[in-house]
Amino acid sequence: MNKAEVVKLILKDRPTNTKLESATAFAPTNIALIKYWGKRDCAINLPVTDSLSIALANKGATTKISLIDQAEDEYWVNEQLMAADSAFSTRLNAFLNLFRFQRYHFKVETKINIPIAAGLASSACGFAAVVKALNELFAWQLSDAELSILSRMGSGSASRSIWQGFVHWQAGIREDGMDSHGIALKATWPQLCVGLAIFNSAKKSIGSTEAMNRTVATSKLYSAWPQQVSNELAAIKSAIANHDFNALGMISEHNALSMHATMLSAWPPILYAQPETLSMMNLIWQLRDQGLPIYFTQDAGPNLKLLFEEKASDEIRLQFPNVEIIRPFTC
Ligand code: 2P0
Repeated sequence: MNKAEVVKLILKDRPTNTKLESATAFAPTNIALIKYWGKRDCAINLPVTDSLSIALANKGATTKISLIDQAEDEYWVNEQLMAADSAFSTRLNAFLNLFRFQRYHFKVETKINIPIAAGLASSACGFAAVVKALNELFAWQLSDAELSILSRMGSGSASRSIWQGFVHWQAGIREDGMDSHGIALKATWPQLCVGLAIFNSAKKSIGSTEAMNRTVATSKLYSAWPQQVSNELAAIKSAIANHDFNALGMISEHNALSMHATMLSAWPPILYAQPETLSMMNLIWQLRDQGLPIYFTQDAGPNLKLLFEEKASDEIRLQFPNVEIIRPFTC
């Protein structure tokens, strides 16, 4: 199976032309609490394990797609025209080629309100917003699960960026991946906060796709990962259902550190942490020892995302003045 075949399966009997000139859609970025790390099929981004994320409310990508009468596509990010030979344009162009039914050319204008490529899932919300905008533009009326599968063709984690709140991406078992998509959890948790501690917005030295493929291929620790994810996924779902914050924080932090341990044991080794990452981890552990309920998670980048509840937010602001606080369920 390749991406074009998946798109064909999903879009059979759907319109391939439109009377609209443009359409706009928003997709939130998401932070995984149980990580997606490793693919069982690289061609169509099928994961080895399930994962579970939380969407960051109004943090994400707002994307307008227009059909244009030009020889080439045009891509704009935060009002800057992207060079045609940039890595960004090459990747988006390859994705849009999957949907270029009538020799259309697209103008894509995206506004992203998080740092791009700093481990904050900008590709996740970016591809999900493109798919949602195309769904509007061509009036496909796809289900959320179908939108999730198409988004997965851009980036695995984009399959979780279709919804707000907690999302469980089930790995599925089918070869064509039609059962590998996100499912929104009904749970809400108004007191839950995510703090974005962005001290480094530089582009990462190794992309997450390459990092996860290298980990699967070379890390001896990776063989323990699928069972750990399965155990932690069940435990975090029960923590969410019971609003058990300490359990949610502990499982998330442990899952993230275990993922990074598999990377450290890959060869050549992969280390996303920077000195600031370690200082902040030490401060978090120290504050927790003193009784402050705060945990963190870390993705494929040096920045940490803090997890805490509303009642700790004054103390968090004091200790981490540069942290931006997101309330996933209340804004
Ligand atoms: C996650 N990450 O679950 C994990 C944790 C990074 C660390 O999903 O190759 O950009 O496009 O499927 O989705 C980043 O991986 O990778 C990611 P591809 P993606 O959020």
